[in-house]
Amino acid sequence: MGLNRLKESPHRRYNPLTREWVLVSPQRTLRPWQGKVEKLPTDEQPAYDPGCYLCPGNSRAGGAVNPKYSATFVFDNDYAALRPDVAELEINDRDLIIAGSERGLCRVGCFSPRHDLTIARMSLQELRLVIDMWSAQYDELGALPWAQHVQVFENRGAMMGASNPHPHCQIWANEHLPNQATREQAAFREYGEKHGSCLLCEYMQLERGRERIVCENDAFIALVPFWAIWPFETMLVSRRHVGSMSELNDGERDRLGEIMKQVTTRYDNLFEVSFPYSMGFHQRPTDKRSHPEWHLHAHYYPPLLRSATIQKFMVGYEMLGTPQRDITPESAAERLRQLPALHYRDRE
Ligand code: H2U
Ligand code: ZN
Repeated sequence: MGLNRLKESPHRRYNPLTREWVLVSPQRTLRPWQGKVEKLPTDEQPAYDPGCYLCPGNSRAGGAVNPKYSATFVFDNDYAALRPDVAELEINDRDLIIAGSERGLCRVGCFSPRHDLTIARMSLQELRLVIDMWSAQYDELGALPWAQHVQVFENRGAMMGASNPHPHCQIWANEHLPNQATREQAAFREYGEKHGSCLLCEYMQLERGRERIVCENDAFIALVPFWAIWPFETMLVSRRHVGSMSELNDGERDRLGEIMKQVTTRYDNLFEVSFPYSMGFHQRPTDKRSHPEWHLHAHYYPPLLRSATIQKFMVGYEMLGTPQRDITPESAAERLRQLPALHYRDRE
């Protein structure tokens, strides 16, 4: 089937990073959409909220008191999902009942003292501090002798389960590679063995100048991947083949902040709401091997489909079979690309 036919015919697309398929049904978007697109009232937050457990100087739910921090602030999660000190355990009953201990460390990172400033509305200087914080956390947690992997992620918005509007991320270090990292690790390694090159370096080459690019600068590109599942899913890829944020130089760190701001601004402008998403960085495992095959990237998975209130659910066929989408990655990219780079709330 020629690439043009992908615009009209139902088809499936392959994700080389996870080695899974997604079904695309572009013909379904040809039907006219007459649903009302609701506009939600602007979600105004104060710069400081005395009831917020992440604001500077406030008490957290566990009783600790936050310092009066003026830039970023990282602390051990008071309700951590994992602990570094668990006793070793291994169970295998006929290869069916299998379990094992899992050491881990969970932290929370506040992006800034400002309760109301999301990534889209932070300055490039403030974003740079966030990137330096992520990079330092990756180095520090990744150096723990048992930590094979560090996951930096952000749940943005109540729809994605974020427990607090104060802009923050979570950082988890784990004893074992998580599922997604295990898949990507195998994909990078095997693609490299077969083709003698990096999967994402090659993919970026293929995408150069094409319709799935949302925005780019000289260190990163943001695109809706060919195999995207979520309607407005995007991926950030570093132009240089580096495995982690700590390998980024000064200029690249600044460019990372800039492209994150551009992507999230377009997201917010799409339905003129603070766009919910889960995002996170996939970086080289920290199992103390070099992993030259790994290529730094970030995934943004936003749930919204047609308006601020209509979200995509992964249910039915998607739970039991294969994820499916209607709006093509190409048309999602086009919509995002055409949105203004200036945040709607910063317009007059
Ligand atoms: P999410 O918004 O992504 O859920 O992250 C917030 C985390 O903050 C959450 O994991 C922790 C929760 O356990 N937390 C604290 O560590 N201390 C608190 O006082 C409240 C919330
Ligand atoms: Zn706050």
